[in-house]
Amino acid sequence: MNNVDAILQAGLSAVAGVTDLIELEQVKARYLGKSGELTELLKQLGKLAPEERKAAGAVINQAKQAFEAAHNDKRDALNAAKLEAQLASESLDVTLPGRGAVGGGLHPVALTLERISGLFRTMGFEVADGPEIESDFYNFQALNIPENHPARAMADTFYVEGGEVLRTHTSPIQARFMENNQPPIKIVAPGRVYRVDSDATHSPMFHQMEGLWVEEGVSFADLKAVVTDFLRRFFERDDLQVRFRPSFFPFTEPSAEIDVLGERGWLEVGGCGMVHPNVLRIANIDPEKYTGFAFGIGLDRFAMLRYGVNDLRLFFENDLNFLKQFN
Ligand code: 2NM
Repeated sequence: MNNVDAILQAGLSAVAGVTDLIELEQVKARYLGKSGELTELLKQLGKLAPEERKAAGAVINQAKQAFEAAHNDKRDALNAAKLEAQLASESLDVTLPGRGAVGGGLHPVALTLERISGLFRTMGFEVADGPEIESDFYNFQALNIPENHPARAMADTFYVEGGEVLRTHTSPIQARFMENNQPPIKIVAPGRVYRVDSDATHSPMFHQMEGLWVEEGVSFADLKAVVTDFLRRFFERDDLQVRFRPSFFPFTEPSAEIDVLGERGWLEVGGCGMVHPNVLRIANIDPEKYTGFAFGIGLDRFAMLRYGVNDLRLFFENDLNFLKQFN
């Protein structure tokens, strides 16, 4: 019994010296485990004379309680320290500045569409739209495109079940608009169009913008003025040379291709013409009273020219490193 105090002092200093909970439990086992040092003392009580047992038992139990109290305090302190450390490591400084939002942006073709729509709005044109899945009537018949015209071939047109088509141009928007409105009509019709075609310069889906002005007295001179003015403003060159080269479309007569003079010579940028009398008649507009002009341009082509993009496919891959450049 003489060494109870020595064992307790050793135990207390062992408890004081531990730095984590695992170590603390090992120390506890050393003193209070099955064959711990204090436990062994209790086992030996039986060897004492009966009259000595009570006092010795009390001394050992006191030591045991003192050890347990020290152990519990240490355990609480280690738990508290562990919680503190966790709180410190997980704490958020809500006063730090935010990460900042990554700005999205419009697609270059959308930017081009907006820019061109804006230019035409300043010239008094309204923006019209219509369905991308069209009937044969609005995509072809109403535009004076005959039954046997090559544009109707399966090889060029996406046919949808039920005889409808993916519109091959935005002209059906204008055919619908003419049917529902009497002149003066002054609209641009931008949108997606579809053709069976795919290589470096053709995508099966691309973007067109067509313009239409129907009113009494509208002439080819008006067509040349509007288109030339638009092109000079789009390319930001007051002296841009524009050329109208005779051509053929079923829906216009006369018809012309539109060329601009660039650094590498004449470049075709669209087509145009005076709306064919048949097209006006089908839409219930009197071709004896009204005349109109129409034109069509490729928005993807205009976006390529404006931004110096040399491969059409870049517009449709949606590579963020490409698109970010237009923010
Ligand atoms: C072009 C070229 C020439 C055109 C014609 C019409 C409509 F509906 F009025 F008949 N819209 N667009 C037209 C005329 C389109 O694109 C190259």
